[in-house]
Amino acid sequence: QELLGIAEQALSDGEFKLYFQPKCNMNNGKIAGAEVLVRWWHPKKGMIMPGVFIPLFEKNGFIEKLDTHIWEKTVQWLKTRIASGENVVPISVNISRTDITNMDVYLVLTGLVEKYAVNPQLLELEITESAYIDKSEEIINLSAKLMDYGFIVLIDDFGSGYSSLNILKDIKANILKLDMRFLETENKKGKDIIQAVVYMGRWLNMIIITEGVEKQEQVDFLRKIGCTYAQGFFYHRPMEQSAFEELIGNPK
Ligand code: G
Ligand code: G
Ligand code: MN
Ligand code: NA
Repeated sequence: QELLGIAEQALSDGEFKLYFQPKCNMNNGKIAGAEVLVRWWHPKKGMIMPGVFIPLFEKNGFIEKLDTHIWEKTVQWLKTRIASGENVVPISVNISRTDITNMDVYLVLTGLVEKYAVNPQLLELEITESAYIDKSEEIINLSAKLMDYGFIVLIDDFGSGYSSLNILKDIKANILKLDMRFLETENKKGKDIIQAVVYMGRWLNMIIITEGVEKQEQVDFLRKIGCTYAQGFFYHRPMEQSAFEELIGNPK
């Protein structure tokens, strides 16, 4: 409860910053998009990672406020770039399960793209696989409605939970993001499973991106099995807005 007061203050003091981690096309090395990841710049403690505060905010209800803020900053960023004629790429934001249960995510997101007149195709919505686990009507309908409106819907952390195949059966999404733990396997069987999942996703007309790509061997393997996109330290770490702007402003 004390944290709630601190968090409100931190938000109005601008301590929550957007970091951007590029998503790369492994075939040509180009930047195909980026994921926005929040960082808390605390005046005394320095940078606090989301793994520390997001679970707390999901419990105390602050996440709805923080995410709404992050989403608005992201849409504003797109708007500003477009208005000044600068290069833009689709940007993804994260949606917590509790956002979906506690507020009207559809209303908030459509409200934002309408307010700033930004094409919803430029906004990708990352919904973690575990959010789908109870497969409630609510979340199935929300994904479909968001896609119908024109947003890009991405299933995040795919392969990390226990309900992956059911998810693909019930939920409409444009992009499947493979969990980095998926990549850790060294054995033949593990690799065969990754290949089969990539194939299945493509069969279902989804774009496949793998997260947590750190090594050249992983890039080679993923390209070989038909996964085109990657997000990971091999290419780029999450970076400040200004660094990201420099990166996409000077395409190689
Ligand atoms: O940035 P990092 O690698 O530490 O992210 C850790 C986790 O925190 C990720 O699983 C990510 O989904 C989550 N996360 C990062 N930024 C946000 C955000 O703005 N909103 C929500 N809801 N989750 C986020
Ligand atoms: O929302 P999501 O769980 O997809 O958030 C992505 C998380 O993965 C962030 O915490 C980000 O910092 C982390 N990440 C991204 N690329 C890599 C990587 O190559 N290696 C590792 N260890 N973590 C990564
Ligand atoms: Mn994510
Ligand atoms: Na993930």
